[in-house]
Amino acid sequence: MTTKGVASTEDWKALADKEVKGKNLTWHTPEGIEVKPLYTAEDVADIDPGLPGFAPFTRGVRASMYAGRPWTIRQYAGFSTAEASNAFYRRNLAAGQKGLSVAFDLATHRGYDSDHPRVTGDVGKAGVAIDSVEDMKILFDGIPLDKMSVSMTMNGAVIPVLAFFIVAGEEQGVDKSLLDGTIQNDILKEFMVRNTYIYPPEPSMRIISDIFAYTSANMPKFNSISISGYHMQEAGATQVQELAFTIADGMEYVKYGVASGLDIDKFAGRLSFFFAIGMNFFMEVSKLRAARVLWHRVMTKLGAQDERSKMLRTHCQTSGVSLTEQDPYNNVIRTTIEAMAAMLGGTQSLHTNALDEAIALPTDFSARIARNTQLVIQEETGMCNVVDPLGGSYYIESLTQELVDKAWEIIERVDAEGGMAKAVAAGWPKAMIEQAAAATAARIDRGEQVIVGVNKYRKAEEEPIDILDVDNHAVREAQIARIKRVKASRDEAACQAALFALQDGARGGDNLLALAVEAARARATLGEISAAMEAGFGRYATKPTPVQGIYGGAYQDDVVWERLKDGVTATERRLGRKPRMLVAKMGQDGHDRGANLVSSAFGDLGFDVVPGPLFQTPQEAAALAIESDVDVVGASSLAAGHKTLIPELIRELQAAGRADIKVIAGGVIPAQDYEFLREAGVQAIFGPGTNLVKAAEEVLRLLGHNMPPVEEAAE
Ligand code: MLC
Ligand code: 5AD
Repeated sequence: MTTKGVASTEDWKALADKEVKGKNLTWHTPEGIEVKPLYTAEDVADIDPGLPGFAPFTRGVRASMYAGRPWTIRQYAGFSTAEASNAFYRRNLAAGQKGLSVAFDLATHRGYDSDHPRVTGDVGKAGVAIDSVEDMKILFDGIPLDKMSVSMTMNGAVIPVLAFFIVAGEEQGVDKSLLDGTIQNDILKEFMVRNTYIYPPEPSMRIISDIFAYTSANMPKFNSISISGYHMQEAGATQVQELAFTIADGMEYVKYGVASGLDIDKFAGRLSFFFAIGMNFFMEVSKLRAARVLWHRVMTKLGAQDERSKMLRTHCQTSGVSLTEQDPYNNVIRTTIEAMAAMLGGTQSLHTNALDEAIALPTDFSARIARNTQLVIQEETGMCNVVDPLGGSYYIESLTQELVDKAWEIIERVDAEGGMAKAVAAGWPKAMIEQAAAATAARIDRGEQVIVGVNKYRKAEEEPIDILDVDNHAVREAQIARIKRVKASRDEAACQAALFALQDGARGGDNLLALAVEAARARATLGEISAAMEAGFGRYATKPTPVQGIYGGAYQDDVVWERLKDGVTATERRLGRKPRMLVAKMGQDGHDRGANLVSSAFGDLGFDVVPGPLFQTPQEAAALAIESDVDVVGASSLAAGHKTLIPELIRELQAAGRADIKVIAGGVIPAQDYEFLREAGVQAIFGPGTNLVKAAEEVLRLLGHNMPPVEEAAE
C-alpha cells in the first residue's frame, strides 16, 4: 500500500515496469539527451534557478516578465514593392501586431540592385525589394520610426540597408539617437547555414565591428546584432548545436568588438539573440533558459561588469521546417504549440509562422491566423500573469541544466580551437549540422519520426489553398524605373565622391557605416554602395560538400534501399558509367539544406552527384550540366524563383542541343505552379516533404530503368 509521500522512486519504477511489461521508456533525443519517463526532486537537488530579473537570468531577464509587459508580437514580413509591404505592415499594426520586422528580397540581401542581370528571378519574391533610400522611405511611410521598433533581417548588404534606415529616419525628422530596433548583422551563421554573405569572412567581421562602434556611439536604443541560431535549426541542427554555436558566435563578436577598441560594457548591452522554436516542446522551453545561463557565464568570462551586458534578450520564430505542405491546417496547431514553448521559455519578441509557410509567403488570411495565435495566448489564456510558470518543474530544470552542460562541451571545443570564425573556416560546425539534417531526413523518410499528414495519417487527396504569388517581372520593371529616376535626379558628382570615399574606407580604416550614410544621403543605390566595398573586399564563394553515408547508413539492410541500389547499378551498366546528376541552385537563393540532402542521399545510392555552387544563373547551370555531361539536373528552389529560372535553364540546354538532359525540380513549389513548369519541360517535381527514396525511384524511371513499383517504400 502506498500513500502520498511514502512511495519511493524505486517503488514507482517497479510499478511502471509492471505496467509496460519492462519496456524501456527512456527517450534518446536527436541531441543525444536521455529523457527519462519521470523526473523527481532528486533530479534537481543541486539546481537553483534563482529569480527572474536576477543573474544568471535563468527564469527571465525581467523581474515582472509578461505580467509587466508581454513579449512583442513581431511578424516578419515583406514582399514585392515598398508600397505593397508598407500597406501590409499598416494593416497588420491596425490588427494588433506590435513591432515590425522587415524581410528583404534576395537581390537586396546579396547587394544587387533590381536591375542586375543576376537577379531576374529574385526581385520582390522572398521579401521586399529595396534599391535606395527612396524605397526605404516608402517602406516606412506613415510609420513613425521614433515610436515603432523595427527589426531588419539583413546580413550581407547590412551597411547600405542600415544607412538607408538611418537616412529614412532623418528625413522623417527622427534623429538616429531615437531609432529603436534591431539589425540581424550576424554573418558567421551566414557562412554556416543561411548563405546570404557577400564579402569574405575577415572584412565581414570588420563590418560588424564598425556597426557596433557606430551604433554604440550614436544609436543607444538600437540593437546592433541579432545573433541567430534560428537558421541553424532550420538547416537541421539539433537544439544543442543551435544553442552552442549561437552562443559561440556571440562570444566571437564580442571578442572582435573588444579587439577593435570598444569597451565591452559600451556595446554588449545592445547585443540580442534569435532562436528557432521547433516541436520538441520542453526542449525548446529549456533551451531559452539554458541560453540565458550560458550567455551570462560567457560574458562574465569575457570580463563584462554591467549585468545588462550579460543578459540574453531574444527574439524567437516558430520553426518553418516543422511545417508541411500536406494538410496545411495542421500547421496552425504546430505553430500554436511552438508559440507556447517560446513564451514559456521567456522570449522578448516572437514571430509565429503562417499556415502556408511550406509553399509561399503569407497572405492576409494566413497572416491573420498567425498573428491571432499570439493575441489569443496573450489576451485570452491568463498565461502571462505568472512569471516563468514552468520554473521549478523537475523536468524543465533538469533539462535546462543538461542543455547547458551539453552545449558547454561544444563551446569549449570551439574556444579551444581559437573561436567561431576559425571553426567556421574549418567547416566542422556546418558539417555537424548537415550530418544531423541527414539523420533527421532519414528518420522521417523511414517513418521513425512522425509527421502527421506526411508520413502517417496522410490524406488521400489534398486541396490546394489560396497562396500569394508575386509577379516579379512587374516588380522588377517598377524598381528599374525608380532606380533610373533616382539616378537622374541626384547630384552625380556628390554621389560619386561619397562612393569613392567608401571605396577608400574599405581599404583603410574609416567607419564604413558612417561613410555609407553619406552615400545614402547622396542617393547612391544599394548595388553601388555594395560594389564600392566589393572593390576593396572581393566577393566570396563557397563549394558545397555534401555529407556521406549518414542517410544511406540509416537504410542498412533495407530491402527498398537495396532494390534502388540495384536499379542504380543496372542503370550504370546500361549507360557505361554511373548515372550523373547536377544538383543546381540558381538565383540568389542560398537555402541549401534540401539540395545538400538530395546530394547526400543520391550519392549514398551510387549516383555520381555534381553539387552545383550556389547563386548560379541559368546559363551557368546549363554550362556546368553540359560540361559535366550529366543525365539529369535537379533544380532546387526555395525562394520562389522557379517560374523564371527553371524554364530559362531548359531553354539554355535546348539552345545548346542538349534537350536530352532531363530537368527535374524540387523545393518550395506550390501545386498551382506544377502545370506551368511541366509545360516548360520539367519532367518531375518534388514538393516539400518528399520522401527521398521515392524521389530516387522516380529519377531512375526517368533515366529509363524499369523500376518495379515498390509497395509503399518507407511509410
Ligand atoms: C520589456 N520591457 C519592460 C518589460 N519587458 N519594462 C518593464 N517591465 C517589463 N516586464 C521594456 C524593455 O526593457 C525594452 O526597453 C522595451 O520594453 C521593449 O522590450 P524588449 O523586451 O526589449 O522587446 P523588443 O523591443 O521587441 O526587443 C526584442 C529584442 C530585439 C531585444 C529581441 O532585438 C528584437 O526585436 N529582435 C527581433 C529580431 C527579429 O524580428 N528578427 C527576424 C528574423 S527573421 P529598453 O529601453 O530596455 O530597450 C529571419 C528569417 C530569415 O531571420 O529570413 O532567415
Ligand atoms: N514574409 C514572411 N515570412 C517570411 N519568412 C521568410 N521570408 C518571409 C517573408 N518575406 C519566414 C519563413 C521562413 C523563415 C526563414 O522566415 O517562416 O521559414
